[in-house]
Amino acid sequence: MPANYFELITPEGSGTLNSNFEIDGNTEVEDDVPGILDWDSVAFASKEDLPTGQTDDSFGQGTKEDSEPPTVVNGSVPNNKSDLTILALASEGLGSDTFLYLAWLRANTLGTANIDFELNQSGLFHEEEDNTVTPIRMAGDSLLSFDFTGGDNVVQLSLREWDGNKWGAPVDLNSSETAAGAVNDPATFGTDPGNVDNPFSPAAGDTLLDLTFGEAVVNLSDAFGADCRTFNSVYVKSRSSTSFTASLKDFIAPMEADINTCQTLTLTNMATATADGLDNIQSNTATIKITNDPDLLADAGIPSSELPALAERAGGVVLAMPQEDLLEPPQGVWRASNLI
Ligand SMILES: [Ca+2]
Ligand SMILES: [Ca+2]
Ligand SMILES: [Ca+2]
Repeated sequence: MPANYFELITPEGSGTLNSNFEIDGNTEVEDDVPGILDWDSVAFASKEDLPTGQTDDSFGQGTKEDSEPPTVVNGSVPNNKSDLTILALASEGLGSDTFLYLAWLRANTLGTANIDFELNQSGLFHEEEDNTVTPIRMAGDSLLSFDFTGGDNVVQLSLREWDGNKWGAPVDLNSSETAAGAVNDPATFGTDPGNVDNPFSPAAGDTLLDLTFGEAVVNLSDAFGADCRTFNSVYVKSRSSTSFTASLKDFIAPMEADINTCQTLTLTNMATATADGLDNIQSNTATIKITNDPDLLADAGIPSSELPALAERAGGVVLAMPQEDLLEPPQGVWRASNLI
């Protein structure tokens, strides 16, 4: 899966949230606009659930989101709850923003959807008797909740972080325009009734029934800012109701991912800059690196304590120097402005 692009592609996209992607409840690019993507034209990674029925894995014994580890059972997904079938994801860098695109498919056509995407860092998995499937959580793992109730005409997206013992308070991503979601619901999103193309799995047919597909975009750069991290796996699960403490039902076992919210943007440019401890403004033709990557910052001798104060533009520190050698940074921490 493409995880990071550091080059400038275009100044900004014209899709949802200024990404290059359409979050509109369908899978096809609406207009023949160069660079605009939907699931029919993006390179995505996907994973199918085990077949519906007695072999399908799900969560049992009252497992809720805070349960660690969750209890895995087989063949008990209730008919009236979301029976997930496919998870799909893609990632794209656009300017200084990294976008994550997510999709779920389900077998049934409920009027509501309460679905959580979990992003895990560890790359390690439980080895309990009843669970060798889900990742061992670590602090900073993240949970994106996708809640759709037809009456509200909106997909509510919120982000929580694992604090080591439980999920923290939800952060609303809609109002800050950090994320957006849609469902193939004709009444809410104006999709073709019963006729959204299916690019995900030939086994699921050519088209997707109403309310069986949801998609979301998250601006990871805005969501995590300077507090960047790398997620090595993603999985998706369904809650039995809107309540966050509702029992979990079906899930699709994790798929490997390489989602790195740390960014380094390299600009070869004329810049003027000021530095800590210097009175005069410096001008130079410089290579500008904007980064929030802790490894790169450590190499450059930037203490992590500098990061929050300097992370205004791109969730990162601006390093300006005449050469590309980050191991020998000039005096002070440089802040660039007036890029031309
Ligand atoms: Ca779409
Ligand atoms: Ca579309
Ligand atoms: Ca399952």
